[in-house]
Amino acid sequence: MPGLRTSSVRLEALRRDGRRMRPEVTRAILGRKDMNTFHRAGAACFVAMISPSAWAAGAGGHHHHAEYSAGEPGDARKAARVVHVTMTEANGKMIYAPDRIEVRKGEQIKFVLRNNGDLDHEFLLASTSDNLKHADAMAKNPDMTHDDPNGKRLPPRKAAEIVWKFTRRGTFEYSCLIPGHREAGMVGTVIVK
Ligand SMILES: [Cu+2]
Repeated sequence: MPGLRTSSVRLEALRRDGRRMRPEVTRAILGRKDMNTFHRAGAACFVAMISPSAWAAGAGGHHHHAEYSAGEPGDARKAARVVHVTMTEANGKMIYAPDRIEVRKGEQIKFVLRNNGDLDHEFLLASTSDNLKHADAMAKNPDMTHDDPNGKRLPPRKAAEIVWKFTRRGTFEYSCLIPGHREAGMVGTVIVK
């Protein structure tokens, strides 16, 4: 449905930029036609997701979690241990290298990410349960992209950095939630000691 696709892309841009945007503003920008398309498609929940109360509650806001499960965004001005992570496809699998790292609680890591594959890939740092929930949302909306403190989506041959502070002990992960990629092997483990 071309109309829906256009709406998704525009809503995506709104979600990225408009965390404080009121529903009536969203409605004005999207226009009545797009809103109708959305309602017909049964996707009215997206509108609820970008309402101010949803942001305040930190629930349902897909891209702007009030809290992150794997720690907190780091401070790029402070020292960080650099960890290079590459993403690629090989022998029918999709892989991260390395696929496991260990850090100390409180340690700050600068992840230098590079996509050496032929497809887009993501690196989303979270708990396994958060990533699985996120994967569900993405299965319904596969065009969603990520450029967040805890996650990036990279086209082939592109690089990006994430500075992250691991403030909690436990086992966390990074995963690519593009449909099919996690299943093909794109999940790495972070042990915080
Ligand atoms: Cu991937």
